[in-house]
This record gives sequence, structure tokens and C-alpha cells, in this order.
Amino acid sequence: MTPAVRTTCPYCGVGCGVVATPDGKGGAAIAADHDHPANRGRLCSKGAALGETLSLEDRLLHPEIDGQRVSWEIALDTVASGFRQTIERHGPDAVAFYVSGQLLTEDYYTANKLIKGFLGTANIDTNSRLCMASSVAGHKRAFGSDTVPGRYEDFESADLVVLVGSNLAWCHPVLFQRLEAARHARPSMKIVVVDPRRTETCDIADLHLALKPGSDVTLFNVLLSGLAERGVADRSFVDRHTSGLDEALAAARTTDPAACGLRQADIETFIDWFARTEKVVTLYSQGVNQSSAGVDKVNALINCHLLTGRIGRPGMGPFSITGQPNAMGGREVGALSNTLAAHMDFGAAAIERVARFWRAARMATKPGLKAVELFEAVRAGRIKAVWIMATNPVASLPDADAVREALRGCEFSIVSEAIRATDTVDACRVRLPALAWAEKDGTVTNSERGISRQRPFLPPPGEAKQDWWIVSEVARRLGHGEAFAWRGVADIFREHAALSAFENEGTRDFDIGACATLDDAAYESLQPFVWGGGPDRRFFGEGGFFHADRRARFIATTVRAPVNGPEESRPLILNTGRVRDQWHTMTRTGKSVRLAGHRPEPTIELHPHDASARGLAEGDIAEVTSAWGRGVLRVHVTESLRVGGAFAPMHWTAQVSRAGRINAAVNPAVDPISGQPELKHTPVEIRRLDMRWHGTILARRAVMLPETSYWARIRGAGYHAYLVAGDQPLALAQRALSAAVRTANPGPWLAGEKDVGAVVSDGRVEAVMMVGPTYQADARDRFAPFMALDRLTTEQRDALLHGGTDMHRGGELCACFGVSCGAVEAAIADGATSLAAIGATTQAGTNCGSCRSEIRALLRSARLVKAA
Ligand SMILES: Nc1nc2c(c(=O)[nH]1)N[C@H]1C(S)=C(S)[C@@H](COP(=O)(O)OP(=O)(O)OC[C@H]3O[C@@H](n4cnc5c(=O)[nH]c(N)nc54)[C@H](O)[C@@H]3O)O[C@H]1N2
Ligand SMILES: Nc1nc2c(c(=O)[nH]1)N[C@H]1C(S)=C(S)[C@@H](COP(=O)(O)OP(=O)(O)OC[C@H]3O[C@@H](n4cnc5c(=O)[nH]c(N)nc54)[C@H](O)[C@@H]3O)O[C@H]1N2
Ligand code: SF4
Ligand SMILES: [Mo]
Repeated sequence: MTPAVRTTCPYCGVGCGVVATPDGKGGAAIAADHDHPANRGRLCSKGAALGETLSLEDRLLHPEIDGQRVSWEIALDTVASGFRQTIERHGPDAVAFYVSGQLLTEDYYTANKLIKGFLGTANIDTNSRLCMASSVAGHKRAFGSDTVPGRYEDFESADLVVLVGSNLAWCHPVLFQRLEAARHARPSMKIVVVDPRRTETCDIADLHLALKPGSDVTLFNVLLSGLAERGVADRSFVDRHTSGLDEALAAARTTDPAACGLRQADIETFIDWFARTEKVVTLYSQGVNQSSAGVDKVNALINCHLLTGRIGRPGMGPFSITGQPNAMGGREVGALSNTLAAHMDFGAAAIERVARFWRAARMATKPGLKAVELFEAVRAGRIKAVWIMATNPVASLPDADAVREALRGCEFSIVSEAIRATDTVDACRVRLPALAWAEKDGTVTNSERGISRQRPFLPPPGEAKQDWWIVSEVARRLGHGEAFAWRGVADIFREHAALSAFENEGTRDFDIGACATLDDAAYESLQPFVWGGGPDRRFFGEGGFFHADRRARFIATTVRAPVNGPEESRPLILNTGRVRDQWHTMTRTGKSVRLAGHRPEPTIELHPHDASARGLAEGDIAEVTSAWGRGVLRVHVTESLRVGGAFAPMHWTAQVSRAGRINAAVNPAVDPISGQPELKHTPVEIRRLDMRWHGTILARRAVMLPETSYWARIRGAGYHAYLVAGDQPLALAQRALSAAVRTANPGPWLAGEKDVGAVVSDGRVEAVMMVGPTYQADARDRFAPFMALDRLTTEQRDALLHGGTDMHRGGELCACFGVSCGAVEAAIADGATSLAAIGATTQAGTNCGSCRSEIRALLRSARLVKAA
């Protein structure tokens, strides 16, 4: 038996501790770490399903150039000489790195050091530009440093938690569970959600402010002036520790509350609660950051905490929650193009200091390009060599078709990836195989500044290498071997720690100098710890901000309209974000069967009013068009949106769908200060595509689908599922699809009723398809149980050919135990009236808890039906 290894979840910024126990066959059992301070024994559905993502199928295991396998020697020589020649001919600013908050700190440090200290350019940006850049800029404006002042436990001890642009229930589920538990223990605690959509997070909200998209500055300006009017300013804090209040208040007082489209009474309630409650935490995420007014939104809400002095003390403060597992580590190493290293920027003294510390051969002397402009420069040919690591920009950047075009046209495109086929890998010439989570060694920093170890528990597969090693080998080939001569990650961590303390003297918040002397054994066994902020690990409770005068700044924020507002021909505003069980571009969560059921298809959600105005109904196929591009998605009609709003998840790529990659349509407008794109606000029109047939295919072996208007592919247990639709005549489609199915899954073909056909060989279903004139939302659920059978009885075969069984109606709800909506509804019909009762009969909601809000929604609607 291989011993259990304590490591950290590779998904969200909560940074849960995980215990992995290898099974000796390439897999591992995954459990929550009961001792990790972030989760104390909890995991969400994605964390709990990590064991299903470990297989080596889909992995990139060997270096490739132009589709040909090559040795590491050749690959590394090619990369090094490509960079050398490009710099010789065109100067250092003709090269760039695009990196990721999913790199470990040691990888991140290495990439940043090479390009800024030895290639002479700061053209390194990270996908955190799409994620945290507005928070970084807002923190710096207010505090003089990119500091997150608070701790997770502050949510639990607060009396009012304001969640702004955060779908915590789905995106940071373990923190949501902690919040839910705290609220359960202390029912007086209040929760306000500020989000134009009614999300699952609203389930525990006392007040949901469904504001007009983009109008957060209005709301928080109104809050600021309301707080001042109610006399709750903390005069002593403001006088001793801040400046700029008068200008900020003047701007706030001229703000017209009508612009946020809320009822005045709700705004008053919000101001009253905020005014009355000393312990307030304002937690915010992408509804704030991903906006052309992102930085102003951040400062508008921080202003309210500064005014009331509610910052840096238990149960209070603004809290920017990070998305990726190492978004914070990336900020610490300084891998944004406008930061230098270790929370230092491009001031002359800092450049000189870091150059000295690194013994830099060729130091960058000015900030580099930010993600969106960086890829524009690639497209325009100004950047001629670009190296992408641990991110999938062809799917995740806005105006994504332009990004693909940029990469395809680039002379020298390199990608370091763990997965063989992604939208970005497909567009790059040099492909370098990277180790993945289970094999990687290093550290990550979570949202509360908590540094944890990620430890390998599986052997490195194929020829894959860890990212820091790849970068260091290129550095060595460029003649910088000495500066990159680390023996392992502990060496890198010590150097990073030493830089954080180098000539710091309390001028910079980030200082983990104590770690510079850890020996290898101490690094190996390093326990999770939160850096900075004195004995209680909070910043700013007693002032001590990082502007030269040690005062925080109020920022006068004025309301600006989004860069691209609705137009006559594109009157709807497209909002994008996440679903519960998928992670970004699905390269990992897409491998898990149990995560596939919750949201199997790329959907476009819209309000019933907007749907009916366009003749759109649930299940239709619709085209979403913007000035930048288009997507084709399944329609979901829901009252959880505002009229005029639409929502699509960001997860679907060209690998798993025909045209579900929504970023092809998303606008590339950015915040003028942070450069963060406005991913939540694109003017679009949505129109119905007339489909003449809809189909569902479950097949044990992958099917090469013929050209159709719509398809999406998902994972089943031992099979592939395809949801398809098209505009050819039905009979033609049936013929073409059955031929495709049978080519991949040979065997006797049985024609059934209701447009069902199946390949059944030796009594086992090899493939089944239903292709008919109407959309059958539950076809996949009806057929799935038959794929689990090794031999069908005659009755089972008949049932299959008559359209399957309705055992699993309504899709999957509980990912941990595979419980369908139908099963939960049946339990309710049988008399279950509470979460606990449903858990007792079906097990749903009793493991990770990620589905509890959805179960509560079913309970509520059952109560409504009963009452009616
Ligand atoms: N399941 C899952 N969890 C994840 C991830 C994932 O891919 N899947 N990714 C991780 C990452 S990297 C990140 S950054 C986080 C993101 O976590 P969140 O920010 O919580 O997630 P999003 O769904 O991107 O957006 C949050 C909300 O912002 C709202 N919003 C849109 N426009 C506005 C506006 O103008 N004002 C306000 N106030 N709200 C608005 C949207 O309706 C949405 O509900 O999630 C992390 N966790
Ligand atoms: N429309 C829209 N677009 C968005 C967002 C949105 O809300 N709406 N959110 C944005 C946000 S907040 C984020 S954070 C981004 C995320 O977008 P991306 O970073 O592009 O998404 P991922 O799928 O996480 O990409 C990570 C890639 O790294 C690979 N990988 C995993 N581990 C390793 C490793 O150790 N080394 C290497 N070299 N590769 C590895 C994975 O296989 C995967 O292909 O998307 C942004 N895009
Ligand atoms: S909340 Fe879920 S995804 Fe986030 S770190 Fe914890 S287990 Fe991983
Ligand atoms: Mo993110």
C-alpha cells in the first residue's frame, strides 16, 4: 500500500487540503484533509471527483514540433534558438510569455525571472489578467499595495456578508458551505447578494440586489453617501489613516441611484443593514473584476470599508476572492506584465534592486503588454515568438477567433501543456509536455494568503516535465545556467522567499523571508501558513497602509457606461461565467463521468420575455451573434435573469462542441487601468436556428460525426454521449448518423420505435441513438442505464428500443452519488420535506454538499405546487 500524500486541490482559490492515496495502478483515492485550515475535512463536487481525472489518456506525453514527435534536446534547442534569434533580429519586445494562475509558485517564479531578468522584456502576462487584475489595481490605488487584508474566518464571524458579483455556491463551494454553516449556527447573520442573476448563491441570501449589469459603482457610491448621511463614519480612523474622503464623497453624492435599476426600498434596506452592522465583510469576484469599470468597482466598495474603519479586524473588511489555485502566488512572484517581482513594481529603485538580486543579464525596464494587447501584438506580427504555459487562451480570451488567428499566424508559437488536444495546443507549433497536478511539486497561495504545499503522488508519465524545469533548461541554453541552477523546487522557493525580504524593511507587505532558510526536509513537510499582517494575520486594522505616507486613499469613482452598450441590432447583454461541476475549458473536469451530468451542454440562458419575443423555447438551438463572432447553443429559458440579459457558461471549447465556445462572441473591451477584459458585458442578438431534427447518441467507441449545425460531446461511464441537431432532412440525417455510429461500433443494427436504433452485440448495447423531429431532453438519461448492463434481457432490449427508461429523469443533481432530479422529486412526492429527509432516502446532498441549494429549490417548488 502506497502511503497517503497530503496535497492541495488544483481547482479554485479556496485551496482545500486533499489527501491522495495512490492505488498502485495509476489512480488514487481522494479525500478531504481534516487538518487543512481552508476546508477542515470538506471538499466540493469537483474536488471529490479529482480521482476521475488522473488517467493518462488525453495526456501530452512527448515534445512535438509541427505535429512530429521530437526529443527534449531538439525541442529545448529549438525553443532557445527561436528566442535568441527573435531577440537578436527584432529586440526583446518581440517575444512574450503568457502564463497562468495554475502554475505553482516555483514555476511562476522561474518564468518571470527568465523573461524579466534575462530576456530583457516584461512581455509576460498571466491569465490572472482576465481574473484578478482589477482587484490588484484597486488594492494598489487604495492601500498602496496589492494586499488582501482579511481571513476566511472573517466570513464566519461577520454579522453581514455582502457578496458582490460572486456565485460562491458554485465557484467557491467550500467557503459557501462554511458560510452556510456559520449562518445556521448564528441565524442573526445577514447575507446580501449583488448580482444581476438570481444564482444558487441567492439561496441563502436575505436580500438579493439584482442590479443592472455593470452598475456596481452606482450602488456603492450610493452606499458611501448613505453611510455618511447616517453618521456612521469612523472619524478617528478616517482622520488618522486615510486621505481623499471629500472628493470621494462629492462624487458619490452626485450619483443617481436610478441607474442600478433597483427598487429604492431595497437600496435603503441595504444601506441600513450596512450602517447598523459593525462586522461587515464585502466579498467580491468576477462580477466586479471582469468589467470595463472593474477597478472603480473595487475602489467604490473599498471606500465604504475605509469610511467605517471596518477593515483588518475580525469579521470585517473587503475581500477579493481569487479564482485559480495560485492566483495569489502569481501576484507574489509578480508575473503580471505591469508588476516586477515580490510585490514590487517598475520603479527605478525596485528595478535596480531586483536586477542586483537576480544578477540579471538583461533587465526589463518597463511594464510589458497586457493579455488582450499582447495577443493583438502577436496578430499584428509585432510579437514574433510567444510561449504559453498552463492556460488555454484560444478558448478563454475574449474575441477568441482573433486569438486563434494570431497564434496560427505566429512564426514561433510554443505551448507547455498537460493535455494533448486543446484549442490552444491545436494552434501552436511547438508542444511541450508538462507534468500535471498529481505529479507536480511546489507551493500555491490561496485567497487568504495561505501558502500550502502541492506534493506529487503519482510518477511522472511519459517524458512530461515540470514547468520550472522546462523554463530553466531553456535559460541554460541561452547562457544563463548559473542563475537557473536549482536542484529542485525547494531551492526556488528559498530564493523567492529571500527576494521577498530583500531590502524590504517593512516597505512591502509581502515578506516571507523566514522561509529563505528552510532546509529541504522543512520545505517538504511545510504546513499550511498564512503570510503577513502581524499576530492575527490581518492587515490594516491599525492603518499602516503602503502608500509613502502610510495612509489609505479614498478614490472618487464616477459612473461610466460600459464601453460597448446595447445597440439597436444587438439589444441583449451577454453575461458569462461558470457552472458548478466544470472547471474552465474542461480539460480536466471533462474527464469525469460524475461531473458530466449536471450541465451536459453549452446553454444560452434568457428571460421568458426575451425568449418569447424571439420565438425561442426551452431546448431550441440558437445562434448568439456579436460584433466579434458567434456561438451556437441550447436555449434555456429562466426567470433568474433580468429582462435584456443573457448568460452562457465559459467552459465549452471546440474539442467538446461544434460552436459552444462562447468567447468567439465575447467583446475584448478592457478596463482602462487594469486591462482586465469586460467578460460579463457583450451586446448580442440571439436568434432561433430552425432544426429539422434532434438526436442523442450513446456509443462505447467515439463516433466521427458528420457535419451538423449543433453537437456537444460528454463523458459517460464506459461510453461517449453526443447531443446533436441539424437542418438537413430527417431521413438523411438518420442515415448519415447511423452509418457513423456503426462504423465506429460495428455489430447487428436493431431498428426500434420512436426513432430509436441500436447496435446490440451478444446482448450488450454497443451504441444507441434516437434521432427524431423533436428535442427529447431526457433521452440521454433514459438510455444511460442500459450502457451499464453487460447483457440485456428481452424485456430490457424491448424497453431500450421503445425509448429507454424514465428511471433517471431530469438529469443529474447530486454528482457524488449520481442522484437524478427525478429521484429527488420522487422522494419529495413520497413525503420527504427537508434536506435531511431527502439525504436519508436518496443520499443526495450528503457528501460534498454542492447540490444542496438545488435540492432546496426542488423542495420549495414542491411546496408552492402544494399550496396552489
Ligand atoms: N465550478 C467552478 N468553480 C470555479 C471555476 C470554474 O471554472 N468552475 N473557476 C474559478 C475561477 S478562475 C474564478 S475567477 C472564480 C469565479 O467565481 P465567480 O466570480 O463567483 O464566478 P462567475 O460565474 O464568473 O461570475 C460571478 C457572477 O458575476 C455576476 N455578474 C455579471 N455581471 C455583473 C455585474 O455587473 N455586477 C455584479 N455585481 N455581478 C455581475 C454573474 O451573473 C455571476 O453570477 O471561480 C473559480 N471557481
Ligand atoms: N467569457 C469568459 N471568459 C473567461 C472567464 C469568464 O468568466 N467568461 N473567466 C476568465 C478567468 S477568471 C480565467 S481564470 C480564465 C481561465 O482560462 P484558462 O486558464 O485558459 O483555462 P483552463 O482550462 O484552466 O486552462 C489551463 C490549461 O493548463 C493546462 N494545465 C493544467 N495543469 C498544468 C500544468 O501544471 N502545467 C501546464 N503547462 N499546463 C497545465 C490544462 O490542461 C489547461 O489546458 O478564463 C477566463 N475567461
Ligand atoms: S472548494 Fe472545491 S474546487 Fe475549490 S479548492 Fe475546495 S475542493 Fe477544490
Ligand atoms: Mo479566474
